[in-house]
Formats: sequence, C-alpha cells, structure tokens
Amino acid sequence: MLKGKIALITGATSGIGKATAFAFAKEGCNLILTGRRTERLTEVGEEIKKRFKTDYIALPLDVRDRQAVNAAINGLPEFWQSIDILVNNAGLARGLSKIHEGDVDDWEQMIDTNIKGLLYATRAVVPGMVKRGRGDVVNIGSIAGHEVYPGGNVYCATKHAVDALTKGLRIDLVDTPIRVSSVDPGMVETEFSIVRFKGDVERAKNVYKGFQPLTAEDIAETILFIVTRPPHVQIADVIIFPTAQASGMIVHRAD
Ligand code: NDP
Ligand code: 8X3
Repeated sequence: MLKGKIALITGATSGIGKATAFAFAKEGCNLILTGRRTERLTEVGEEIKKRFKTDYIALPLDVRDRQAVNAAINGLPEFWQSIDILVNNAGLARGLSKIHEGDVDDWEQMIDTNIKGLLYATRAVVPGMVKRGRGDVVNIGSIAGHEVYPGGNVYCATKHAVDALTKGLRIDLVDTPIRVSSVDPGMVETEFSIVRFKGDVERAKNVYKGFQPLTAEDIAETILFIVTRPPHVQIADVIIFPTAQASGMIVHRAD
C-alpha cells in the first residue's frame, strides 16, 4: 500500500522518526528524511536504500527555522514534491523543573520545535496535498498532551498544543480526502530522556527502570497501521502505553 509513495518524516535521525523510516521503507515507500544531524540522516538513508531498495533524500534542517523549512521543501526536485505522507515527529523535552525555577531557553526550544516547527512543516507540505487531492498527516503528540505531570509544565503545554493543532487541521481539511491523525505515546525508550536531561545518561536510564517501556518500533508500527487504512478510514488519535503504565503518572515498577 505504500509502494512508490513519498513520506516526509521530521526528526528521522533517532528514535520514533528513524524507526518509522525503516517501517515505511520496508513497505516500499520513498523517504524524505529531515533532522539537524546530517551524518545520521545519510546513515539512515543509505541503510534503508541497501536493505529495502527504496530511495531517499536527506534534508538537513532545523524545524525551528521557518525559512530553512520552506526553502528545503519548495526546493525539492520535482519527483519528491508529491509528498503523500507527512509525519510531524521532530520534538523534544528540555528539563523537568518547576515553572518558577524553569530555564526560559529550554521553554523556547520546546515551544519553537514542538509547536512552531510542526506548524512550519505542515504549512509547507499540506497545500500540495490539497492540490493533489490526497495525503496523510500524522502528528506525534504524547500522553503529555492529555495529562500534566510535575515538572512537565511547558513540555505538556506544547503537546496539548499538538493535540489542538491536530484537531484543528482535521476540521480545516474535512472537505478534502486528506486524513489527519495523531499518535500519543506514554513512555518510549529512545534518546528522549537523554535530551531532556541534557546528556545525563544515568538519569535517563532510571526513567525506564523496573518495567518494560515501549520501543520506537512499537510506535512506528502504529503509524504504519494508520497510513495503510483504506481511504475512508481516518484514525483520529491513538494513545499507547507500555503495559506497566496506566496514566502519565502511574507506572508499576518491579522492586
Ligand atoms: P529522540 O530524541 O530519539 O528523537 C527526536 C528526533 O527529533 C531526532 O531525530 C531529532 O533530530 C529531532 N529533532 C529535535 N529537535 C529538532 C529540530 N529543532 N529540528 C529538526 N529535528 C529535530 O526522541 P523520540 O523519538 O522519543 O521523540 C520523537 C517524538 O516523540 C517527539 O515529538 C517526542 O516529543 C514524542 N514522544 C516521545 C515519547 C517518549 O517517551 N520517547 C513519548 C511521547 C511522545 P536531530 O537532533 O538530529 O535534529
Ligand atoms: C513523552 C512521554 O511521559 O515523558 O512525551 O511526557 S512523557
């Protein structure tokens, strides 16, 4: 069902974005891979090409840079302009401080990446989908978009914004064949906590201690399921937890 299609994945250098690139390529999808770490984009792309014989193009960019996003997408070679699937995955948490002790630079990075970056990519890609009369947009939200936990403040606010933007886009596109979905995971072990704790690998490991977290591949499978439904089926939102997690805050850990 994805054979010969083109998907643009933001944040394809790691975690959920990278796993989604592999899951799509396995089904024959061509990939536009974006992220800031150029070398990793090429590594992922070359491995995909070798294993699955599909094609890729690497677009090194920072989603916070509106001009860069527009220039990269508008400057795609003709073949690559017909994007069928946009996965708005690039995102991050920085810190876990109380608001009154928070780092304003961290807040700006989360707001600029998780909200504005998602909007820039959407604004650049969706007009082409509307013109072609086909397309899927999958936004990666979070359980943090449905609940708030201690120290989650600004990150949770950005993911609540993703939830609102997903719903808003779905309303705005209701008179088109384009489908808009979100996937909202609980705890997935990726580089997410290493980034949140600014390179403190030990602290990041502790987040997933005593239970089996989700993997990036678990989420990629769900994204693949969403974009391979028949055209009349639009999955609005999927919340996914590890079995040992019951809500944003409740996780059962072995002693
Ligand atoms: P990773 O840290 O492993 O991956 C994050 C990806 O986002 C990387 O490819 C990174 O690429 C990219 N990214 C970050 N900032 C930017 C930027 N400014 N411009 C372009 N790309 C950027 O984490 P995950 O895979 O876990 O995170 C993916 C998404 O899933 C995020 O939106 C996150 O909020 C969400 N999520 C994660 C959960 C988890 O528990 N892990 C749970 C729920 C949601 P690079 O650094 O190369 O730019
Ligand atoms: C990432 C999951 O619970 O750390 O969005 O916020 S959580």
